[in-house]
Amino acid sequence: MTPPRLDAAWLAAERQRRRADPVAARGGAALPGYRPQAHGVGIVHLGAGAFHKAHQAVYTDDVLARDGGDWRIRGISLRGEAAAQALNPQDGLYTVLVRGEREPSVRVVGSIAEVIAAVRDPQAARQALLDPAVKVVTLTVTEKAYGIDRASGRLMREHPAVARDLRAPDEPVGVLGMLVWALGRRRALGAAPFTVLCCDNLPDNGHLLRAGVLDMAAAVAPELVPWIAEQVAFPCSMVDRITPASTDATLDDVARLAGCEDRAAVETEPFSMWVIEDRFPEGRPAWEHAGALMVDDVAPFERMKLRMLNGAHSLLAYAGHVAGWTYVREAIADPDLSRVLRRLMDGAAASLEREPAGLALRDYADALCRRFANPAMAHETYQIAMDGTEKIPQRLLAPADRTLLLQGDVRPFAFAIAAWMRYCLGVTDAGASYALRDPRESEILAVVQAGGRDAAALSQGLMGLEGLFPVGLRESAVWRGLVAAYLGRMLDRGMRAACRELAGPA
Ligand code: CS2
Repeated sequence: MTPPRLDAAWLAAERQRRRADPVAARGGAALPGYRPQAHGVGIVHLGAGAFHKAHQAVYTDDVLARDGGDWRIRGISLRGEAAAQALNPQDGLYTVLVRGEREPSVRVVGSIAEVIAAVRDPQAARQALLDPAVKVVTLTVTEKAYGIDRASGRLMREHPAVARDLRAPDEPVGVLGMLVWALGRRRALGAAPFTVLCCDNLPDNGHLLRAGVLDMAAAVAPELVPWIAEQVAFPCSMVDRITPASTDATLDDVARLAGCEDRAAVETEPFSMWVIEDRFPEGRPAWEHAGALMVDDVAPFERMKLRMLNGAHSLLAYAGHVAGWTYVREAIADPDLSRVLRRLMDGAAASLEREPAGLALRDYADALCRRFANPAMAHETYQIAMDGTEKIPQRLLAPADRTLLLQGDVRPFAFAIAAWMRYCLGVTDAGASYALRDPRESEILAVVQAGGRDAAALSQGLMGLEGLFPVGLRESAVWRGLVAAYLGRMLDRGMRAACRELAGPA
């Protein structure tokens, strides 16, 4: 028998059932400690996908239960309709399944009021940003969605959404266009602006987004530039919770554990961390009551996380996918790759300009290895491998560049980059081909076609992709030689053998 669908009626009936018979009702999902409909919306979130549902929405759910307030979230999904179609018939309710060493646990989250699919209803998506009750706009749209040049902070005018919004700024569809349009309309309406909180894995994410928004404003509404510069806050943040894509197993386990059918369920790990620069002139939920760290300077936390966690993740993803390991937990179980990984993490730790206060980097690295090895998590290497050109600069190239400057050991970084290059060939060691899924895929494929299986030509061609590699690395003969040599080994002997060689004797 199919269990009933999760929605507000199910929630009310479940509360009733538990009140009537507390003993029989033991177990099941934890329920929101508040009445969701009793709270208004105060946040709009752009990019209402699984990560948002497993992270920021959970913190806000905790705050609503503890402090109350009108801080529910109206989600906007920019790409598809699936999120809206799954969540709206459930009155915004969904379940978070936490998989760790112990039995999985489930909780129903009530902080999302609804999700608007911008592709279906662009007008409603824009209107949501004009609601004067909205004080904060949060974003998890992925690195590639912004269209901001990392080095200069300027608009990438050829980026599809940016190009569209430059042509039709009154009907924006992209991130920067929508923010500028909404801020401009709010100003014209005499409403206060909102604070813009970027939650994507980008370095100095708030500063970067501010620069992009100001440049978009300069192009389409120059009179707004001084007002945005003075009135709108763009705090930085570091977000962390490993969230694999939901599968049928997620939905089946939720149905079994919670007793309801939830088509919007997400699964995640027990660990969660959120570090936020505390600059919210329009007000904010007390996220610190849910465990977030409110700080003056996010940079040390964010660099640590991008280089130690995400950099390690990318190595596991590229080496793992090519070697034939479907999941992160399998890749890290290989003793050779795991030793290379540890060296990369140590190198990443040594590359940090500043250490985050109150955190021992060695403990952080140990904890990461345990998190990656979580046997209950089916996190695909191929999922993480996506969008490499958007990810490797901050995860691997920045720490490599800095390590070279400090005359440290760049070998683990060169190995990780060679693994990315090997992945760019689009075929595993076992001969299975796959799509690269990278916004610069066509440029990469042109290099791969010209280079064949010649490690020197391939590495030189990929290192020459415009704006990708820092000059310091491109000009270093040591770095270039190491990358070409590792790539050659990977091509000649396979990824597992290349890992074994670099790892050395156990
Ligand atoms: C991963 C991240 O897919 C990826 O690129 O490295 O999504 C990672 O799981 C999160 O940043 C963890 O907080």
